[in-house]
Amino acid sequence: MSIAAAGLRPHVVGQGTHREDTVFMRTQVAIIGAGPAGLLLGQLLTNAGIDNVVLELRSADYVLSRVRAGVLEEGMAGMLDEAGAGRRMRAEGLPHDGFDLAFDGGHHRIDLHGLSGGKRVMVYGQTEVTHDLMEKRRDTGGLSVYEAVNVQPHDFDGPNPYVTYDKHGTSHRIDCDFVAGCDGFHGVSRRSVPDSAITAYERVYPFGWLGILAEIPPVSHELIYANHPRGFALCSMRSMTRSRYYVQCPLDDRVEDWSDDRFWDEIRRRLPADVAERMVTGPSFEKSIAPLRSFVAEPMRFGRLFLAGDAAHIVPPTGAKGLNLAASDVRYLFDGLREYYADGSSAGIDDYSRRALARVWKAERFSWWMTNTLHRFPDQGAFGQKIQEAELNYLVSSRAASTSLAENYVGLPY
Ligand code: RFL
Ligand code: PHB
Repeated sequence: MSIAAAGLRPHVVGQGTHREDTVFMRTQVAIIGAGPAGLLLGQLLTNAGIDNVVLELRSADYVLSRVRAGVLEEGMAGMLDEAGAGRRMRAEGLPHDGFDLAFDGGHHRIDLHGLSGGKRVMVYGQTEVTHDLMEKRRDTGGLSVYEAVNVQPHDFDGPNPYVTYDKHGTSHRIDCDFVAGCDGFHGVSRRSVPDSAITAYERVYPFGWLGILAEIPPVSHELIYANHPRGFALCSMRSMTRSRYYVQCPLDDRVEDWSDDRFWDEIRRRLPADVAERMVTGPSFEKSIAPLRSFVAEPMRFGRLFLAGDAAHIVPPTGAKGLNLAASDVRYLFDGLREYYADGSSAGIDDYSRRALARVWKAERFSWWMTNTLHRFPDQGAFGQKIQEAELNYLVSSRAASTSLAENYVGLPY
């Protein structure tokens, strides 16, 4: 049912009231999850004068301790500016004009800037993005409830949705116009939708990424993505003194199996000799293993519940698209909500799922393709390795193929 058909006007925001053992309050948009999707949406809504509350299962410190993405498309960077949280990113982030593809003992630069008509990406950690958005939210008086347990959206298929949660032993209920499910892949929002209303598409890859952070200068001023018979490797960074490196590893490996020495030996073996020789090593201060998965849930809207970011879709990190897709979802959702509150039109929110999914699937394809081209698969054999190297040779020698790679990597238009 469309919002117009439901004939609903935005709720007036009131003070919390107590009834029996439940604290009641009202807002316009209840946002579940304080990751980048939830915080970015919340800030854009706040800036537009649309009341919202963010409910997060974890503590703020826990959210800030998760090391994840590092590459922002221009669209995402622009949205941070629009949210009023882009100042530090512009001062401290590292604009990148290209990256290297390494294979068969050599490496080849992809000129992102030249091939994409002047675009570039920004290397700036997700932790910093989250920190800047949290700070902005605090400065602008936005309400975030951390350590909110048993968060549950209700009645989103009708005109009067609400969200319940518990905090410090007290039950809370937030009545709202809309619920934004920004609670990641394992969140409650998608799971609250009946199975019959949702279709999931999924591919699980037979390997993971072991990632480390170390206080050492990056081996190159640009990222290096490496295909090697021993497995994929990636040299990334957070600053010119902090490196973020990854190696493909078996899914059943444990972080304890990987001493720093073992990690440095392995990544050096997977890189061209000249790169390996100049790599500076040192003690890691973060080490974790992430599984790789492609996943899309369709649709992304269920009445007055909208899914955004990892709650609706996952990409393997090879194309650096996860965080950027969360941002494009927020772009479409925010524009739809603003239109609804400013003009009373539900056209934008009615079209949200279609618009978001059209972009999501293109990024899913790109991330799947980059993953297939760069990783070692258990059954690929010597023939599969040769085919990958032929594909990579074609990529770096054909302007058309390099242009397609660059266009996708810097981010397709919103
Ligand atoms: P998040 O960041 O998972 O945030 C969801 C939030 O919801 C909370 N939550 C709940 N809150 C209340 N009630 C519940 N029941 C809840 N359940 C969960 C969670 O605690 C959390 O705070 O999702 P969001 O906001 O959609 O953001 C998505 C991005 O975090 C993700 O796509 C990226 O990190 C993916 N990713 C990368 N993306 C890029 O664009 N570029 C990259 O370079 C890149 N590198 C990566 C990555 C992800 C990685 N890992 C660890 C999977 C590298 C890695 C290794
Ligand atoms: C990172 O810096 O964490 C990073 C960079 C590029 C990727 C994935 C992760 O494709």
